[in-house]
Amino acid sequence: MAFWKSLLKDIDFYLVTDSGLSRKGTLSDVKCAVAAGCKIVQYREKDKTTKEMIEEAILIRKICGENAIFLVNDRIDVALAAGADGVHIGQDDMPIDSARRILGENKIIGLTVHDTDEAIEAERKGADYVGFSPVFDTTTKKDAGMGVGPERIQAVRKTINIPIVAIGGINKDNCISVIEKGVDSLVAISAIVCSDDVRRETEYFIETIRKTKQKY
Ligand code: TZP
Ligand code: MG
Repeated sequence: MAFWKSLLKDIDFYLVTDSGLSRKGTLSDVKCAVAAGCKIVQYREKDKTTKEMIEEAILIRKICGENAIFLVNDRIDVALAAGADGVHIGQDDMPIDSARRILGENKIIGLTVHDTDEAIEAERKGADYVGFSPVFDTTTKKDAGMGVGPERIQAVRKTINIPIVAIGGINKDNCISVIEKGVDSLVAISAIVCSDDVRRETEYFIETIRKTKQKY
């Protein structure tokens, strides 16, 4: 069995990389986050060539090893070339059934959803998890739209059984209000990669999420 099948149900904090925002660089961010116990990393890169992406993705694959699931945003070709565990795609990217045909059953496909209808459809079409977006306003993704607030997550939680990760404007001050709504994992980009100490920030998120989950 692929190592990630059991891990996917048990992730608390999910790092998405951003080389444009990062203080210390993507590889350093991934190393520090995985050392802190982050169990899933998504390589999201908008500014590099395909060759540069593949070279970097191969290094990230090595850092994650079997300690963290490694996904690539959008780029199924890069994911396959680097031996990633799967991809994360958006509503306007390659349709999930096409992605599944290319990747096969043994790779993870995560899909961004904005409401319960999209979440139900994602599960029906075989997504392994959904990324609910955007919970709060964010400046990291310019076309993310306005934050819908954590309350909407509860309706999604009631309608699907696959893991839900929440993204968009999540930080230290608001993370508890999101985890309380029944998500499996929180995603943060700027709250982590803009920090001076990625390892410490990741540890903080993981500990806070675990403690909050124990209460609910
Ligand atoms: N998808 C939806 S919101 C977002 C992405 C990639 C950006 C989240 O970044 P941040 O800095 O955690 O708000
Ligand atoms: Mg996309």
